[in-house]
Formats: sequence, C-alpha cells, structure tokens
Amino acid sequence: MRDEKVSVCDATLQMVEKSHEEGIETVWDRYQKQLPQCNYGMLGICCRNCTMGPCRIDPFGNGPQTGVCGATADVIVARNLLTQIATGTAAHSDHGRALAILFLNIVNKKAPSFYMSDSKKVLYLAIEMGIPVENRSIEKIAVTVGTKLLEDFGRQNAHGGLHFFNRAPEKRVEIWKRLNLLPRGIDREVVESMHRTHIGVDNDAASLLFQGIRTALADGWAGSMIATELSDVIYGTPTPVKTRVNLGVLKEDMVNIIVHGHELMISEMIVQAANDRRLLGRAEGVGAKGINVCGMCCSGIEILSRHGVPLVGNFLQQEFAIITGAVEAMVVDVQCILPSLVPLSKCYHTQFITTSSIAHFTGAMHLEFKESNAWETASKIVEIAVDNFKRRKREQVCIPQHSMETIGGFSTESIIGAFGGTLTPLVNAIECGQIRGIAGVVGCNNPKIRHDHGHLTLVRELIRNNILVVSTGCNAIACAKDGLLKTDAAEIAGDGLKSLCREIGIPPVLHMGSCVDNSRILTFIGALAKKLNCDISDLPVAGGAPEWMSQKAVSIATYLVGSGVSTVLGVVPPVLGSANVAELLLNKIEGFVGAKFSVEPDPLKAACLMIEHIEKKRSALFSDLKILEMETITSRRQDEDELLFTND
Ligand code: SF4
Ligand code: MSK
Repeated sequence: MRDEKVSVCDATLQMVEKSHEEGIETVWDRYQKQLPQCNYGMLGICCRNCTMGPCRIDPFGNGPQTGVCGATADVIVARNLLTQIATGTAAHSDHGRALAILFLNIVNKKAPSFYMSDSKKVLYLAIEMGIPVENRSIEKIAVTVGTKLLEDFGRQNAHGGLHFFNRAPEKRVEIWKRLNLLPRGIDREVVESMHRTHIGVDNDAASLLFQGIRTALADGWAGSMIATELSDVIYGTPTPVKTRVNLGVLKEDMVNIIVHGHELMISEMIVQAANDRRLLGRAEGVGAKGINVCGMCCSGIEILSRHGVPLVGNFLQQEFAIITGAVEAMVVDVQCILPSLVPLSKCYHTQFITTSSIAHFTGAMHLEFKESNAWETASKIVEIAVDNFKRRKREQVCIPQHSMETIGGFSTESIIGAFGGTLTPLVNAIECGQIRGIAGVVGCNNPKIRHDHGHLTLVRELIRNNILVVSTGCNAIACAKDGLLKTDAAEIAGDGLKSLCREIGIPPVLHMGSCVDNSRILTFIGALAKKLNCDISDLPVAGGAPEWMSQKAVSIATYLVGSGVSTVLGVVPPVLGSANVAELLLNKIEGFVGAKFSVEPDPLKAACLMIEHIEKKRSALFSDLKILEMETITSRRQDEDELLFTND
C-alpha cells in the first residue's frame, strides 16, 4: 500500500511500500505505535531531574501545580528548554572542537593524512582575528589561529570576547552587552546551563531562558562558526557545484557506500579511498563496475558541497536507503543517526559501521577513526564494503529511479562572489523591490509532519513572493530533491526574484551547507547589516524551521532569534505548559532582542508570517519604498500544486 500521507517524495513512498511488503518496521510505524504521545511531555511540564520525582504539573489546574521540590510549571518548562539548548550547543560545538584539534595537528604535522586546502582563508581569519601576519610563515600564522580558536572553548569571561562575535554589527553587540548575553566561553555556557538546571539552582523562568539565549549564541557565533571556518580551511571553501540527489543515486551495478552523520573527517577519507586503484581493482574482482560513495544528511552535504558527491536523502530517508537492498556499507559518525539502523541493516546485507569514539551502537561493527589511522581505517571500510557486494541479495534490490540534478556549495564567499564581490547589488535589489528580502529556511524532518511537505510548501511560497531563500541541512536536501536548487527553479519564483536569478545565474534557493553551516547565514546577515549600518533585527530577513526535531534545531532557532531574526517553527516546541514561558518566547522577547519565535504548523500560513515580517522590515529600512503586494496565498493549497520537477 502506498501511504501518500507520510511523504511527498516519490522515491521515499516507493520504499515505504517496499518496507510494508517486506514486513519491515520504519520510523513512521514506530511513531504510530507511540500515539497518543504523552501530553505532559508535549507541554514540557514533566521533570525527572531528581529522585524525589518524576513530577508533573496538571495543566488544567485540578492536580499538582508544583513538583515535590516546589518547582512551578514555568520553571520546569524553562529548565527543560535550557537543557535542550545546551545539548544542541554541545553537539555543534564539540564538532567545532574536533576540527580545531585536527587543524592544530595538521599544522603541527601530527596528522599525516590531512592537509590545509585553503591557506588563503587562514590568512583572512588571522587578519580578522587581529593576529599579526607580516613576515610570518603561513604555518606560524595557522598555529596562532588554531590555538586562539581552541581557546574560545575554555574561555572563562567575556573580556576579550569570542573571536567571531565581531562579525555581528555594533548595534547587535550593544544589545548583547546590555542584556548580558555575550557568551564567555563555549564550554562555560554549556556547563553553566547544566548547573542552572540542577535541582534547586536557577528557579526563575526568565533567567533560565536568557541563559538559553547566551548558550545558543555561543553555538551559532562560536562553536558552529569555528566548525564551518575550519572545515573550509582543511577541506576547502565550497563553491557552486553540480551533483544529483535522492535514492536514485545508488547504483545497482556498483558497490554502494553511504556516509551518514555530521563530520567530514571520515567521509572525506572514504571518498579518497574509493578512488584508490587497489580498491577499485578489488571491486572489479567481485563483479562490481566501481565504488559509489554517496552521502546522507549533513556528512553528505559536506562532501556534496566540496566534491559534488551525490546525496541519497535527508533524515527520514536513512532507513529507506538500506531498504533498497543495494547498500554494502552504511558508515556513520555522529548526530541524527537512527538507532534502528542496526537491526534494520541485519534484515539486508548492509554492513553498519560506527566510527566515532563517542557514538557506539549496540550490535554494530565499530572501526574507530583517528587522525593517526585515517587512511588505514577508510581503506579497511571500503574493503569491507567491496567484499560485501558478493553478499547482496539480488532479489531484495529495488532502487527507486528518482534523482534530481542540484547545485550546492553556496558559501558566504561564493554568494557575495556571485553578486560581483559586493553586497551592493543585493541591497539595491531589496530597496527597489526586485526582491523583498531573504529567508533562512533550515532544519530536520519529523514524522509528525508529512515528509518534505512543510519544507517545500514554505520555500515555494517564499520564492513566489520574491524572497531569496538560503537553506541548510535537511531543508536544503528536500529542496534539492524538488529541483528548487537548480537555476531553472527561478521559473516558479516571482518576477523580481526570477529576473535577479537570471542576471546573476543563481537558483532562487541557495544551499549554504550543513547544520553547523547555519553559521554561514549569521556571517552573511552580519555583513548585510554592517553594509546597511543597521542592526540585524532591522533587516528584511526571517527564519523558518518547518519540520524541526533535534536539540540542535532548538539551539539554532534560539541563536537566530537571539541575533535578531524572527523565526517561525512548524512543530510546536514543548513549552505550552507554561503560559509565562510561551508569552516570553512568542511576544515579550521581541522587546529585548528585537525578534521572536512564532509557531505555525501550516506551512502556507508560516510563509505568510515570514513574508509580512520581511515586508514590514523592508519598508521600515528604506524610505521612498515601493510597497509590494503579497501574492494571494490563502487561495492556493499545496495539494493543488504540481511538484516542480518530479524527476529529471
Ligand atoms: Fe520533581 Fe523538583 Fe525533582 Fe524535578 S527537581 S523531579 S520537579 S522534585
Ligand atoms: S541532519 S539536525 S535532521 S537538519 Fe544535520 Fe537534518 Fe536536523 Fe539532523
């Protein structure tokens, strides 16, 4: 049975059907089994911080209104939210730390399989960070850059500040200073957040939430930004590159290896190993026509952006890649990897291999990846995959014939480059009304939302209304599968955006990278605000996360709002159990940071909110402005829409 309700992606629907035929349970089946989900959890009013609990608050006022310790709904909700933000910040920032350590090992010649791909960027970073460059070798400059960025993790006070906060305009930094929101050190904010959520420490919802903003800012403007910048230095700064996306990139006659997770170290090395003559010969020996390395989620995006490696799909497609029966090895690192992949891979011939010292999966093969054994481990993994080709059960193989050409690799540098090396044409386009502004649409998939429907409906509506979209993570993958990342997609954009895209030769949706690369969006809007001599909250920009699910997404949305970008969430966060917390996040916070959260599960209405916000900001920013009418969107529903390019 084809369950059209779960996804708008044909390749996924075909695999859902196959999973039903083969009696395989997937994320949607498990979601159904969880229904109805716990209301206390959904409202955020349960607490198990100590063993006097677990406690829960009665949302109707008939039962307990405090936990055993006396914590109110306000405190419990705010504390739970802060824990999510701290976890998300920790995940992104630990990724950044790993890159800072690798970078120092490279420049100190302790990581022989790695090298610096973009030494120009090291120089730019050094100048930006105030590091002397005259008469110094690039190696010496690189050691200082790496050391100073690594210090940002352990910094203890705001004095001196985290290095990349100077990318924000002065007006924004003033707001952060006034509200005591400037993070001290990345680790310090995460640790302090965990301390504050311990029983009997911070028992004021506003205080907890402001610490949440400070922690999230340490993620966006520091941990994630360090990850992005050093990834560029080590592996190369992305430039526009063409490839293909969706399950159809798997090849029936080749050894298929999927790299999944978020870090590049292993995926980069596997891409190299798959081109090794010896291993290609071995593949030929088992009857394969070659070795096909493909990506999944953000590890996939990283190698797509730098090498044009094809990408299999986004978060909710990971199980379906294995269900094709054509994957010899699924190699994972960290974050967003479903534990279900281990038993699932045993139903097929897929070898599931974990590689990170911090991410073990019971029942998986573990080949730990270290800088010192990078090449050997990658070669070993490719060898295992090649040998596994013989075990493929031909009768189980079914690869959906759906894949789409796409363009990725829009770093901040390449976007500014596309505009001729200056933001002036973009500013002019906004001022004269050729486009209204810019939307950052990001985030995951969530089985609570029809797969990719939220992403595509929202993004299509924005571009129809002449809003340039910048995208990352699973949203970018959804857009790629739909053809929205091709230059021809400008055809469905509003006339102004269409003409701008044609002039510059860009798609209406720009793929800026992985989850940590949301920091590229911050860098971009920081530069735009400086150009216009205004605060970020004055810009005609908005954020959207229509299908978000992870703690990292909570942190991302919080640092966007904390940076002055109002953001619309498509999935209700677990905060509605406290009217005060909800009121603060949805309204009052704007009075402090100039931006707020909105929650709107209907992606068309979410688009409406973002468009209105952007137009309001645009008209306030420029005088003598031609006010643009909004395309009527309420009369049109996504179900009436044809998918732009179902396959090509
Ligand atoms: Fe209950 Fe308070 Fe302990 Fe939470 S911290 S479990 S509300 S007693
Ligand atoms: S992978 S955090 S599901 S975007 Fe970065 Fe996708 Fe969300 Fe993971």
